[in-house]
Amino acid sequence: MSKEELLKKLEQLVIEGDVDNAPAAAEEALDSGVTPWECIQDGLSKGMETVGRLYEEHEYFLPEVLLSANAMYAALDIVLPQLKVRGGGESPGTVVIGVVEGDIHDIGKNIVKALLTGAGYNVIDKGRNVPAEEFLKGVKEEGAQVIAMSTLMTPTLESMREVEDKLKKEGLKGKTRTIIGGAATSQTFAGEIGSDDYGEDAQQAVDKVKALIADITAAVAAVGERVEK
Ligand code: B12
Repeated sequence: MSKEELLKKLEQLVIEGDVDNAPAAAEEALDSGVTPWECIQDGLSKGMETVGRLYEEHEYFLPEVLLSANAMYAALDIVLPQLKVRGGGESPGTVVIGVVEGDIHDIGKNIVKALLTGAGYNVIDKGRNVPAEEFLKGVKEEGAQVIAMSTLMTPTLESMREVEDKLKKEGLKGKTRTIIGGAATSQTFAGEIGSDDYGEDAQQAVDKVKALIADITAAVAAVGERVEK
């Protein structure tokens, strides 16, 4: 089968919610040289986009969407561990990640987590439906430099604002950086709530977290210099 056919097969298995055959198709694609990221982005996620459209058009209902999500997860179980670990040695930083309070959509968050882990970051995963305090605990108790928040739903955008407000109130904004993502979010919304950045997909998440950590390291060093003087 050609690369295009293998990717099309993954896409189709997600649309059909075929939990039984998705893992074997993922293995077949990887064995044929399709990269893990291509499997995710050009196969599985495309299938999920179609599922979203079918749901909006009332052709699919929640049970079908759930089956598709399970098929996607079954394939991701094979694909995610194959994402290459870049670098190695000392961890480049600590990130606390979660889906904000009120939202349970966690497929995208888990892909972001896998890529960050693959890039060597120490990732503290708070799961889904995460209250603001839990994100803050990641900073206060576990030393995270970056908070990464995900949401796919419009009503739960407010939970992101709550995290930002709490960070400001507790004087933690200077010590940490935040990044948001997920279909309901945007660069504009990030600016509106005072988040430091927005990422469109998991690869952007890795690049932008790297920049945020460099930024915070420079800011901490500048404060240190001022104190010494
Ligand atoms: C699968 C799915 C479900 C599954 C979720 C399974 C799971 N474990 O996640 C189930 C069936 C459980 C579900 C339930 C519901 N769903 Co639903 N669901 C979807 C669907 C079809 C696909 C989402 C998905 O997984 N996409 C694939 C992943 C890979 O994409 P992604 O999450 O966007 O992630 C990528 C990027 O966004 C980015 N990213 C993600 N997070 C982050 C974080 C950071 C920091 C960064 C930088 C980047 C980043 O990187 C990822 C990978 O590259 C969407 C439709 C759609 N078009 O999105 C609806 C959708 C999100 N659901 C919706 C709704 C309304 C619901 C329900 C409320 C329905 C109901 N009446 O009960 C419930 C949710 C209950 C709750 N409280 O959360 C609506 C939300 C509408 C809105 N704007 O508010 C959508 C948009 C469907 C629609 N058009 O109406 N759903």
